[in-house]
Amino acid sequence: MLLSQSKIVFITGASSGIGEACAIRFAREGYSLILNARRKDRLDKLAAKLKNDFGTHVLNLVFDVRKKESVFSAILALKDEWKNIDILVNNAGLALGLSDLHGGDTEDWEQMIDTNVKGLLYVSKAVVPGMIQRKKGHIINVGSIAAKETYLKGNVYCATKHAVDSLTKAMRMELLTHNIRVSLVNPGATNTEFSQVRFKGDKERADSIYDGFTPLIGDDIARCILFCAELPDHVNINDMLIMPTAQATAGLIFKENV
Ligand code: NDP
Ligand code: 8X3
Repeated sequence: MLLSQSKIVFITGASSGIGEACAIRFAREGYSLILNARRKDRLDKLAAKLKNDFGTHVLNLVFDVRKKESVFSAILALKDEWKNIDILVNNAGLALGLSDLHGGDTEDWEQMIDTNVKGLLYVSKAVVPGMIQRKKGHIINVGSIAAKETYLKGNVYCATKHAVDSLTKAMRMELLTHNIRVSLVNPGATNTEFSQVRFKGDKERADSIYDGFTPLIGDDIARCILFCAELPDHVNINDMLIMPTAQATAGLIFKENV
């Protein structure tokens, strides 16, 4: 399909986990993709695979969503054929550490707030004016069960995801008269690189999070995000919460033999 005939989806945090799975799902459905993350090698490999497997048009934008100037210069410099973004998936995000607030690491807090909240704001501010001009678009923010519940030692991460919940509601109200859909997709425990990042490379601790039950995988969430995107234009999923069958709340997971 020609680039000019396909819909364009912009996915942040596409170098692993949920974002990568979204890239594959959308590519399979014939979308053209703008992919963002900091790890260029990962994005290059993914783009080559998508071009090869599905003939997808892919543009990689390597930047750190925390860096305001990089975000705006990359998005404002998009060539005409890539400018008309139909769907923005604000997915880039992370948790760092799991500790009481009084024992927390302030640098971890800053990175979580700068990525999960400010990064989402910068990217949205750069993309939304084009959607307003075209009077169409869809913003899909990736929240979390941590946007709905606060769990012990999750203080700052939970606060950032509660902020994403609140910002999603604000965007939906503000964009109502511009025919722009705004959705929030909230995953429960999903086996990606999330826990390895949270525990700073401690693979054993990260893996133990998913012991004894079947967690979600990135593709489970990608299917839900694609479902939101593919509904008719007059239908908006405001809020979706997806949990593994073995997880009832953030802290209540039924684990067998653990
Ligand atoms: P991964 O660690 O597998 O993926 C995170 C992605 O975000 C990577 O592509 C990473 O790319 C990118 N990223 C992180 N920081 C930045 C940054 N500063 N600038 C640009 N990209 C960045 O985890 P998940 O796929 O699980 O996480 C995706 C989203 O899902 C996050 O918002 C997370 O909070 C949320 N979530 C995850 C859950 C889970 O259990 N896994 C549950 C609920 C929500 P790179 O490092 O290359 O920049
Ligand atoms: C990720 C889910 O519960 O591990 O947002 O923080 S949780």
